[in-house]
Amino acid sequence: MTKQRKIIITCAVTGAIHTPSMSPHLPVTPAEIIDAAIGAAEAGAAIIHLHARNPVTGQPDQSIEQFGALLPAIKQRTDCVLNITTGGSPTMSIDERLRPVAEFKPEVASLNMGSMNFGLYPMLSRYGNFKHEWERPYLEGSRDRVFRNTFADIEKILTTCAENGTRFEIECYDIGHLYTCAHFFERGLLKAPVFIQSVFGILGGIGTHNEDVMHMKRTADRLFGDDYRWSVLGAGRSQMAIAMQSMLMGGHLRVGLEDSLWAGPGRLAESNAEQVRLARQMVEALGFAVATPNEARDMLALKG
Ligand code: KMH
Ligand code: ZN
Repeated sequence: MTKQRKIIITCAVTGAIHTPSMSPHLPVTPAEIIDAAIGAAEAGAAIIHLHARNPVTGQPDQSIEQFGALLPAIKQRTDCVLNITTGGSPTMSIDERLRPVAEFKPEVASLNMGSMNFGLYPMLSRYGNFKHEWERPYLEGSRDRVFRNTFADIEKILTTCAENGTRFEIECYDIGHLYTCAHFFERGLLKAPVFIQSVFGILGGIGTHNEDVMHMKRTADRLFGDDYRWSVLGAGRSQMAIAMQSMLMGGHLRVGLEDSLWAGPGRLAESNAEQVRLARQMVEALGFAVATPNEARDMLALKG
């Protein structure tokens, strides 16, 4: 009998891309983020990718205090793999972004593979009225802001995490990022299996065409062979189509309100769990099964 393929679902529950006025369902307070993480884990997510926010304004917040308000409760109520962002938000310094990962030493940390433009400003045409003062300038400011991830920044995160046994969700927004990842792999700073999260549809990165997805996968196959595990995330409306394509090509997937606020055309997702359930239906319709957290730990060689 052939072994049933297991798909790792990562759920990125709040992120730093969307702002509170865009959806009433975007988790902001610690209680909301904790509930979102638990709901996603119960629905089938094996990995929870975490950002924190200021509980009053919803502004991305990379403080120890805010992450400290999330982690114990999530750990107590699920055994999912916790993945803490080092991306933070593009307005933060690298030291600020690294702080919670250095402090809490999670099983996984995100690691962005290059400096880039990160265009949030097109969302201004869709959303007019903002509840909080910071939202409009945050989106507007992305016209002239670089999401900084220099080689030295990447190396700093790699060496800090190596001491703590933290492994990585390697965020690749374009083909060049795969080559940067290969560079650190060849230097021995990244170890197999490398967990590559290919990001499609961010303005400033690769698009969402089928050819884009195939080019990413073929390039990663050529550079890493069996030494990597592939996952994808599609921004906005491309989310589920990109996830489906990944599964058909042997990959895993990421959903969550960080990446898309939607659960269908013009229909806001009411929770992260709703997106995980949609993804799970796709997994099972293809004859695959969702990976448990421990199966994900095995597949990605995490410290557990
Ligand atoms: N926001 C996503 C496109 C990070 O947190 O390090 C990628 C991300 C970055 O999740
Ligand atoms: Zn993130």
